[in-house]
Amino acid sequence: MSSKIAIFGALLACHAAVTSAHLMISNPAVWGGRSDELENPLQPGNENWFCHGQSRESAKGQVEVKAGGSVTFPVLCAAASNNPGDAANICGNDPNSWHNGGGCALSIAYKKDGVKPDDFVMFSSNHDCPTRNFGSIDFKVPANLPACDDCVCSWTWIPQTAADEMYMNCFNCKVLSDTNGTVTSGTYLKDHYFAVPGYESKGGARPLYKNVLPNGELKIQVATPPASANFQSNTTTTVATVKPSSTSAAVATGQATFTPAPTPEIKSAGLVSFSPVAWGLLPVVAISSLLFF
Ligand SMILES: *[C@@H]1O[C@H](CO)[C@@H](O)[C@H](O)[C@H]1NC(C)=O
Ligand SMILES: *[C@@H]1O[C@H](CO)[C@@H](O)[C@H](O)[C@H]1NC(C)=O
Ligand SMILES: [Cu+2]
Repeated sequence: MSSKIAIFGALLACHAAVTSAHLMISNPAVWGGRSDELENPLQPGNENWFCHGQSRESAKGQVEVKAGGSVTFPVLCAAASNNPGDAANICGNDPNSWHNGGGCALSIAYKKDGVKPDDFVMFSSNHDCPTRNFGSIDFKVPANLPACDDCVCSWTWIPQTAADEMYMNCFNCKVLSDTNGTVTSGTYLKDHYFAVPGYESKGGARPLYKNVLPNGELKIQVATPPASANFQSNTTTTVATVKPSSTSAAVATGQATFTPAPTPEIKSAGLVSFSPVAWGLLPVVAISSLLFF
């Protein structure tokens, strides 16, 4: 009973303070800059929900995202966005900004202009976000996240205790990576919007990221372009010659014929050629055992 009252109270408090509380990420590259507006939840039914209704023109610079590394942001209330070091004091008195934590995630759209909700693939999740003292949150980045000079990234937050609401800030990002390529599959943000009309959230009534996503870097599949596929096709050819079937070897290019045979092939070929001999020995063994008895 008392817990129901507490939850109801939390919902009321949340709605009452929609224009003066909650959380955002603080970085000049965020669309909307450090506008206080950014800390507000996306409003169901609001046409401006996407990227908080902001555009890239209002952002300065880019956030560098290192594949295999991590990205760190202060996740705090707007009042502390220019003073992250003092966030614990500034945001601490505001019960709405904490929401007992929740889950945050980073996503990326591999385009600069005309970004749409469906373009975002999620690449990192943090199950303990924000922290109680409104410190910086660390997001692990997959090692194969493809390079990008000028992309759009987003931060989303689904609070632990709140009304059905979600937060989203977009920011300009650049990915530094040894991988060039295109994301072919992964976890798409469109399947993890929450309380946004038109998008079915996965994971039940309150799909906190920790209920449906691993903590840390998220797996993505990447197709490499022809330039680097050249290197890969040579590797594939070598593998094809190891297969015992002569038809699959014939598919390989002429170049493959001159590829030195790897050790495993020699071993397996040896086994195959020995086996008829082994079968031939079988009667000998049988006869000798007959003679013995
Ligand atoms: C990726 O593309 C860049 C620019 O086109 C190129 O300089 C770099 O060598 C490529 N890296 C790989 C691993 O193919
Ligand atoms: C792969 O094959 C191409 C074309 O024959 C060749 O130019 C390239 O050097 C090869 N790469 C490797 C790593 O062997
Ligand atoms: Cu709220």
